[in-house]
Amino acid sequence: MLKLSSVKDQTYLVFGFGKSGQAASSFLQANGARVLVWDDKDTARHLAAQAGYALLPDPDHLSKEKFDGVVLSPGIFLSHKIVVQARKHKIPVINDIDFLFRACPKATFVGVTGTNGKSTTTALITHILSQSGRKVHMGGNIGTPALSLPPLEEDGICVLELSSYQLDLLKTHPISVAVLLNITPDHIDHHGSMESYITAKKNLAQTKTKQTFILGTDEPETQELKKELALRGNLTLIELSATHDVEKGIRIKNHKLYSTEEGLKPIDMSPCKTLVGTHNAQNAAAAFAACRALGLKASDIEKGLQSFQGLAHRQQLVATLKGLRFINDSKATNADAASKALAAYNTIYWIAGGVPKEGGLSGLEAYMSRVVHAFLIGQAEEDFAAWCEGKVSFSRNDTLDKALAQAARMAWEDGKKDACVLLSPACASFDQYESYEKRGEHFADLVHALTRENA
Ligand code: UMA
Repeated sequence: MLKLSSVKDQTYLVFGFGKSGQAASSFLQANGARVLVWDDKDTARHLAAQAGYALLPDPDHLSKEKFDGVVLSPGIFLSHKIVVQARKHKIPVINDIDFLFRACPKATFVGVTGTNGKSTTTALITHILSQSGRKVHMGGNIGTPALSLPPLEEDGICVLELSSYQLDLLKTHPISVAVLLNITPDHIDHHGSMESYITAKKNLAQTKTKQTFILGTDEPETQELKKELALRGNLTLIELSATHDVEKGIRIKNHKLYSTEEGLKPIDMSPCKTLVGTHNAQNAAAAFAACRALGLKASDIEKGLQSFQGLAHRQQLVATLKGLRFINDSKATNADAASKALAAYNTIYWIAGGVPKEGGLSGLEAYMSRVVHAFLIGQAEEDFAAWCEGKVSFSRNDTLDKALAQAARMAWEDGKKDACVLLSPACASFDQYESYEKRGEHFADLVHALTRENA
């Protein structure tokens, strides 16, 4: 458990009793603070009471209690009445990441954000560092709440995936290596506007100490940001681009990484089997730059890029069977996310469907020339069938097991080179599964069963 003596005898409201709120409550309690909990859901409040926490008696009148801070879960809007009251009464609204920084004053922090690719990049940096013998921990938005991490000493590195929700509350912080991969519109409902979303992302540069800031500059928003960051004296700016040459940084071209650093050879991404596609080359470039900033040798980083196993449910290669690749991209719960996988492969037997998002498959038209056949499942079947009409050959398969069996059979019969069966649903999973993870695990189980049948 992380230690922080300064919270002893203080009183905190932990607002939100999900993953991060539960970790924050036990951290604060273990460090001698008085903890009150609030969650808008009855079930979560019940869970908190069962765990022995006092509940906030009156969420409409926060001022009745004397709080040293409100610890906010990332998913809660800043316009929530409790947050508004806290600010009105000058109670600091903070998050778990801030406590982590205070509890590990000697550790080195790497912060990774961006609209897309942040989980892969976070995991990749962690993998390369650990392969090179560094003491490293990974947490934040990727899944392990900041306050569930073990204590870190001066030789420890902590790689944090930071969502815009988490960055929104960050003040001056000690992140010495920052990565901002890209910015495209996302989570606008939470932040209120694109401008506020960008402002949250910009908090990554709010450091008084020296910082290496690694910035993808392929969008107008990040190009603007580059101009702003270039004026900051304490920042070393490293640029990544797949579209234009860079003065200082890494150019991604023909699936190779060209660093402007003197004496470095280009890195060929072809042996990096789990980092397929231009977006993954950008993630690799970011990881390369971050690990160089932390003093790793280029050859060690290259080895780490090649041995990375990929993240579960994100274009994860489950198996190759009789020359056919089976790829689990269950995390792609909307069309934009699915477009990344569809852009990365050429001969695709595509499994799509579930609970459709607004807009359905629109935006994916350009990728249909890569799809041999679409196998539709779940609630979206009818809508997606109408969309596929005239664009791509398709069939309605109802469930994943039927779709996978049909896809494998067709692909093997066709015998096309370099083919893959890709689960990239462009839909939420809730009509047939508890979560996208369960859907991905089911896909992997079915592939393993197929492997056994064909052994
Ligand atoms: N709640 C309220 N009132 C509200 C909103 C929520 O009381 O108005 C309560 C809910 O009832 C629930 C709790 O808050 O009990 C949930 O809090 P939360 O949504 O912040 O989620 P956590 O379980 O604490 O998980 C959070 C991150 N979730 C979000 O940012 C939405 C997890 O990222 C993260 O892994 C975890 O902390 C550990 O750090 C997930 C995510 O979806 C993966 N992130 C978004 C994304 O990647 O797009 C940003």
